Amino acid sequence: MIKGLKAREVLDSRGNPTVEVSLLTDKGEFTASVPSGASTGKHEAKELRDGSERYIGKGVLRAVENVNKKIAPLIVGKEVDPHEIDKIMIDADGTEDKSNLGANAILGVSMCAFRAEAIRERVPLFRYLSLQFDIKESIPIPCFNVINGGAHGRGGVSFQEFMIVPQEESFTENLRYATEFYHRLKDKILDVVEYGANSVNIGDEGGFVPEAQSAEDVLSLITSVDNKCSLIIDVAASEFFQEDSYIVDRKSLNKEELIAFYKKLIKLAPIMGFEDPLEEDDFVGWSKLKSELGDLLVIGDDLLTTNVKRMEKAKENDSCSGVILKMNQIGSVSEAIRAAKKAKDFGWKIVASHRSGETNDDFLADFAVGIGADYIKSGAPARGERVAKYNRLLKIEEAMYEY
Ligand code: 2PG
Ligand code: MG
Repeated sequence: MIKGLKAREVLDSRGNPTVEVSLLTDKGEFTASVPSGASTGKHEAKELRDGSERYIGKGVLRAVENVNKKIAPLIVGKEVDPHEIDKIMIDADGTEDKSNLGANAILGVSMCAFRAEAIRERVPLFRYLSLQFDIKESIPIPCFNVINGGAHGRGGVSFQEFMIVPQEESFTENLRYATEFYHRLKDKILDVVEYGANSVNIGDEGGFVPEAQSAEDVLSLITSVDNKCSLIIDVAASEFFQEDSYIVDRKSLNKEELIAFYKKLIKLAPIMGFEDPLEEDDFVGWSKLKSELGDLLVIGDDLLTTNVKRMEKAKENDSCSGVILKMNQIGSVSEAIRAAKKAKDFGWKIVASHRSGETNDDFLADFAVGIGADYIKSGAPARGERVAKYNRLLKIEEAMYEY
């Protein structure tokens, strides 16, 4: 039984306010906090921001108040049924994009409810999710963002994330590989004298932001550490799409030229996939790109925004072969899991994903295992808010044999 619900403003990893929620039940207190994107897709559910002087417009007091004054009266006194609680909040919001109560308000409560119910059922959260939604749990392969560009790095490189995807025997070994790679990469960057020492400064997701000026330069740094490790690049193409052109590393390319550029890059390094290779509304262009890139994974993030309707449109157009799932893109845990089930029906690869503005909440790790995600991305193997998820996965891997 729910005895109380309280939200507050806390800070995320970028120093911006975000929503933290605590739910009190007869089994104890359950807390969750909500992440926030920088390269946000325009079809995402809306996070409420105050837009006032306080915290330079980024305050979330309206969302906090919505939890405390509007959601709490609807659910306090009720049994903890997370599906029902999500439904109550979605109905009370009454909009397609959750702009009334705010996706940041709704998601915080939703995460707490799933946590609380898992404890009442005496199972770990990942298992509760997999049982509830009838999905086979599995430990995902981690994708580590080792070089930050675009909106996360603000250096000279347009592409947003250069991720290594180790192929070791276990999650634990993948994490070990990644940290060793990360430290070796740091040395390699420092070896390039003209880049200077600032080149090992880091971006929003913990990857380095070298003085490199092009995707080719970044690939050469990465392959100098290991030229066999698979890579996924999150291009985040909507961020540099202007009218009909893509401004990539200070060059203006049309769609065909950008696809040709991808074909050139796959000859330089073992790239296994691209995320958001074209802008977020070009379903038909994506389909052309997918057929031209053959077996490469083509992963939709801003294109799909964890939204089943947009996923259906992408399937009709054969626009992609993989999906990024972010709970705050849709605004509730149960809807994000429905998107996961849809992706499985479509035969797509699933990448469970953090946001560039994160907290130390590790719900994402359980979410990824519970939905049987193929991959997880949570940034570099460094910085507290990034490793919180990886460290939880270490524990889940160890525990999976025992539960
Ligand atoms: C992305 C995400 C996470 P952001 O584009 O995939 O890496 O970035 O949270 O800034 O939208
Ligand atoms: Mg992305």
